[in-house]
Amino acid sequence: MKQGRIVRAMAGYYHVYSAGDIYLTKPRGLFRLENITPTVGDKVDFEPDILHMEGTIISIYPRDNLLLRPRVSNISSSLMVFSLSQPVPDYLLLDKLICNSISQGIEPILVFNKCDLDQEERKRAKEIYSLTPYSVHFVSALTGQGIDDLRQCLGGGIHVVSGPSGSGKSSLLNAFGVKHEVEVGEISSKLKRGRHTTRHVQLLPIEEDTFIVDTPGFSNLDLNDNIDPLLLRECFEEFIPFMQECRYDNCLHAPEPQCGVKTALKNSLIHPKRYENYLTLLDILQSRKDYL
Ligand SMILES: Nc1nc2c(ncn2[C@@H]2O[C@H](COP(=O)(O)OP(=O)(O)OP(=O)(O)O)[C@@H](O)[C@H]2O)c(=O)[nH]1
Ligand SMILES: [Zn+2]
Repeated sequence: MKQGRIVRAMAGYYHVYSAGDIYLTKPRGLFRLENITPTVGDKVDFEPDILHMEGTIISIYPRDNLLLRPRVSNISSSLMVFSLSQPVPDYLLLDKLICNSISQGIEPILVFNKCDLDQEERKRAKEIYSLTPYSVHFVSALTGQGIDDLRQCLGGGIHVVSGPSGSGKSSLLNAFGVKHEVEVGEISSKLKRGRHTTRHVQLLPIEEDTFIVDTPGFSNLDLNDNIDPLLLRECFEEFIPFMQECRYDNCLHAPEPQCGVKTALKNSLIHPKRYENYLTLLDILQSRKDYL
């Protein structure tokens, strides 16, 4: 029996990555009876047929979470990749992506790329997010600066990459040493057939048990539908401790008097840019509601 990770589902097979190899596996029949569908991201025990690099999935470990679009389980974090320059960071977009991530229960990790290009913007980004609970990395996919630290910080698990066009997502994956096609050797003709089918969501290994989700168009550039104004408040996590000081339980920290968040803002305990973006997003949500 071996342990592995389902990294792709293709042409009726689950591709399981284990110690640098890919096995083409099928689930044991019982799963269908039990209505269990193996999913990319699942950690599994499987019985290998080493001669043919095939196998049978025997059991699936309990999932930490399950994203539905695309269908991937056990996501540890979402890497928000923004460049400090060319293009300059759109902090409103970043805050939107952070909200989407938190509303799905996924930890955001902020990655500012191209730190070889701009020191001023680096200072600004650091300031804006220093009062938030998120881990912030400054890297250069070009020079390799900060890449090893980031890899270490990931420390296992499955990580989604999102961010605007041109921020350096592909360059970052290359800097991690990701191979876009995991080497499969010449072992299975079935696998080769599979490779000609359309690209599905897949996990790319960067360490033995650290994977990046590779799927085009993953980042939703709008706020998720499940976010309403009350949830938005929770998505700006550094505001939460100050909400206890708000006079009204349902305070949205906008026109309300005696608001703990606005007091914290005045006392420089919340960054003005974060508060400004919060108000903009609140506005968007409230006008969405007017439409309904
Ligand atoms: N100076 C500098 N340039 C970089 C760095 N990382 C990426 N670039 C350049 O930025 C441009 C965009 O990089 P990509 O990796 O293609 O960006 P992407 O986010 O994958 O872009 P999309 O595929 O459009 O989403 C390329 O010309 C890269 O060479 C960096 O750390 N420093
Ligand atoms: Zn308030």
